[in-house]
Amino acid sequence: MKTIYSQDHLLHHSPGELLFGEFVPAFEKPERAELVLSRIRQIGLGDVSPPDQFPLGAITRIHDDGMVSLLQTASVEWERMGRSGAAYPYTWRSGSMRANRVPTSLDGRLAYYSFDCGTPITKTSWQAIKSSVDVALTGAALITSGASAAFSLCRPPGHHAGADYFGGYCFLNNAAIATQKLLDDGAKRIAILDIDYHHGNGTQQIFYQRDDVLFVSLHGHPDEEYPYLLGFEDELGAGPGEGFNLNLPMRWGTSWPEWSAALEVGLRRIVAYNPDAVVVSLGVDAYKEDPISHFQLGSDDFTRAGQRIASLDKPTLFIMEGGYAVAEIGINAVNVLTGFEEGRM
Ligand code: SS9
Ligand code: ZN
Repeated sequence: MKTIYSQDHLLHHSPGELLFGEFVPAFEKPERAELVLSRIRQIGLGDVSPPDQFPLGAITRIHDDGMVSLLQTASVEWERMGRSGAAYPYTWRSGSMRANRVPTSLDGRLAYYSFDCGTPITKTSWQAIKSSVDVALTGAALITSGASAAFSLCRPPGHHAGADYFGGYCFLNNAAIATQKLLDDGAKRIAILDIDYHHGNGTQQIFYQRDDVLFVSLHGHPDEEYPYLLGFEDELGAGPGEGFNLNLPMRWGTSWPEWSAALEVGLRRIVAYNPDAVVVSLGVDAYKEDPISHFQLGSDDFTRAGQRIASLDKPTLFIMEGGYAVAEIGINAVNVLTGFEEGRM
């Protein structure tokens, strides 16, 4: 299968995040994508090509204009205010605060459009964020032109970003933007299968009221796991989207037997939906050695997961999301892809 990759991701390098009371080095770091790429080359998965560039309109199909321009200008405004380092929010909009008035100040807009303190905007982040979207869109275009599978090696990741908020190391929702592009280019129904350890709250929010996108997510139970405030099993979709959202949360310590049983439930739902294509939000942080996660999958389990995803027998776009055990991130991500190819044979 073909991989889309841009080295522009190197331009986003977070100075660090506030975690459990301490400012710590960022888990979401450039070598993640580098190691996945070198594994792809090592095993000869297939060609690696650079992305095409797409107009901003593909992004604003999904995201709020004000947030997109904040991502573009925050670092310049930050510096103009005499500050150094990267632009971090330091307050957040909570549910009972005003959501109908966007502040004009930089700190106000950061508070309005973000939801955590792990997702800073550096001077060169925008170029990386935009290239990650282009990587996803180029993968979508391959699927539209008949490829049976493609891998968009996106970085930064995207599934935590909602229509008008960013966070969780994610700025723009690569999977959602690619999904919208598939629909705009003629697909009638897309299923998104999110196997990242964390709930894809942004993707869920974006498509919650729609029936042309089925969202299925396997993740750490939000009662005990980030992002805490979304991802419960009673979130089924709303309005025309009712019945087109499926959350499969699992407790800390979950390993392959239980995780794969949830995967089968998700796959059956996707089969029943009969989508034109499948978008996989491919995070490998369910791995047992992941430093911020609490599932117990082994490297071979990712191969098995890929094999099972292949059984859907649909054109499939894989989009890189999380995974922070850098020593094994290449093996684990590429195992899903090779498992998928084995399952197709
Ligand atoms: C550790 C802090 C989690 C955000 C995690 C975002 C994952 C993106 N419990 N910080 S895939
Ligand atoms: Zn994750």
